[in-house]
Amino acid sequence: MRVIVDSLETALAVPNSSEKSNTSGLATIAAIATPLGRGGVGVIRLSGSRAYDMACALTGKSAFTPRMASFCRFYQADGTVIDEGLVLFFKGPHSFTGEDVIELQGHGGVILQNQLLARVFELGAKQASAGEFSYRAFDNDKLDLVQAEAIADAIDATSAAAASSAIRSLSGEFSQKINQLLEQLIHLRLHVEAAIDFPDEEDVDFLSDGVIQSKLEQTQDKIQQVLATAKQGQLLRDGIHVVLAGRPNAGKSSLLNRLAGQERAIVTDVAGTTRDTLQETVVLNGLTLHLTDTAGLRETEDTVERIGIERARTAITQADMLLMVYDVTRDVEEESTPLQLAEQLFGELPEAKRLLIIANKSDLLSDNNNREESAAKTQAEIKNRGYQQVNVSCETGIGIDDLAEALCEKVGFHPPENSLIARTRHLDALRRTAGFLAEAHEQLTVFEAGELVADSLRQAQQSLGEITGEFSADDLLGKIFGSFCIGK
Ligand SMILES: Nc1nc2c(ncn2[C@@H]2O[C@H](COP(=O)(O)OP(=O)(O)OP(=O)(O)O)[C@@H](O)[C@H]2O)c(=O)[nH]1
Ligand SMILES: [Mg+2]
Repeated sequence: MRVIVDSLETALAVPNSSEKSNTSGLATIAAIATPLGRGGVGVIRLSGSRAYDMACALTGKSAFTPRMASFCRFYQADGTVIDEGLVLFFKGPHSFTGEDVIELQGHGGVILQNQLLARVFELGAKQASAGEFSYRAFDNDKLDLVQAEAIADAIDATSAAAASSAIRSLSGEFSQKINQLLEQLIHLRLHVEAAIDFPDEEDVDFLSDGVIQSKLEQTQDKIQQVLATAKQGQLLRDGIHVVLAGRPNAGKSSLLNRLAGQERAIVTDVAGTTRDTLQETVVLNGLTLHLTDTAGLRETEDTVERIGIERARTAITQADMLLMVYDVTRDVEEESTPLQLAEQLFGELPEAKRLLIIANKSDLLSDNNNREESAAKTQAEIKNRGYQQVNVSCETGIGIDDLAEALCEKVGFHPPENSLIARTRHLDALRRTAGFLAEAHEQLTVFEAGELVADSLRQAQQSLGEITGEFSADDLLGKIFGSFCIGK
């Protein structure tokens, strides 16, 4: 069996569809790596085979020691000084990109940095495009795709939890999980291929003896675990789009302000105060919410308000989560319920997982026992139908913590301590992998069709390999690296 497995190992070695190019023949690239503006230090980064010579020409020095900072002056071609600062030299392959890398640390002024960059271009460097440094690192096997994406995610993180998860992914924790799964899958494929190719060998596991089935089921369990981690990671990274909608004067803008912790939107007692949609990003219990406040929904002759309401309707259709805010003292009349109000406002009752009902102005209830009683009844009815209502007061802040909790619960956000950042792309690939494994399971247990099991497993391996970039179409790489910032 060992001999068979060894010979198959070579046969099953994953071909790399995006054959990595060797970057040694590429142009030397340069870009400003720090945000352009006023700052103590600004860094220009160069990568490529001519980076070292360019640093020598720029500074008049004849040599730099790798990983040692050298204080230098940076000169124009005519000998005038542009700036002074440090030169750091990282000799390839021991550098971020795997090529020779030079970092010029000058002063962080817009003019100085641009002059320095222009001089580097004059010496022959080419402007780096977005993500080109990371792409070269990927191409030279310094990083896999998950790690390269984690760099961009760490830079773009909107919460502390998202940033630390991205750094964990960058260190390779997520890639390791995927690679373990890949190994498990390759092992499984070996057994299946062996069972197909050598059916008469005495010591070969046959398709029907239960060993393959149990290995397959273990792999399926593992995929589900990784998928659960990745789902949390994707929520951490992307957050959710939440739209505040309801009748005029319900307190939508007051809620936005309460959640944002500042007077972001105009609040007045005039119905129809908010006209245009207004966006604000807040982090609540670690979950990033991209909030949109909208114009109150009602029939109106006012042209401006009508356009605002159209925009509100567009936002409503695009929302991951709708917070229907209503005024407990007014919006729901006798004999009607918040769910009926939702139906009226949105044309149909949104799915329970997309709707959270916010009963606002609950501070006005406490002095009226009848109203309190009917509010409790309403609450029970909503729950019976699988929906959820949170009572809040944007005036006093009562219930806002419950709202945060209910939202996290609704989207299933409960990241583990050591969460890992993930993208929709990763979730898609994991789901496809799980789908192919389910297919393989059916072929094995229902049809005992070895060839088809093998084919489904091959496809499962291929989709899983897309995550770290083992399999990746060039257009996908272009899309991923193109979204990075210049200088990364
Ligand atoms: N007592 C009380 N008043 C509130 C509460 N929330 C909002 N209000 C008041 O209700 C009025 C309307 O609030 P807004 O936040 O402007 O309501 P809106 O839903 O954004 O209204 P439009 O922009 O017109 O659609 C203001 O006078 C607020 O001060 C609350 O919880 N309790
Ligand atoms: Mg408003």
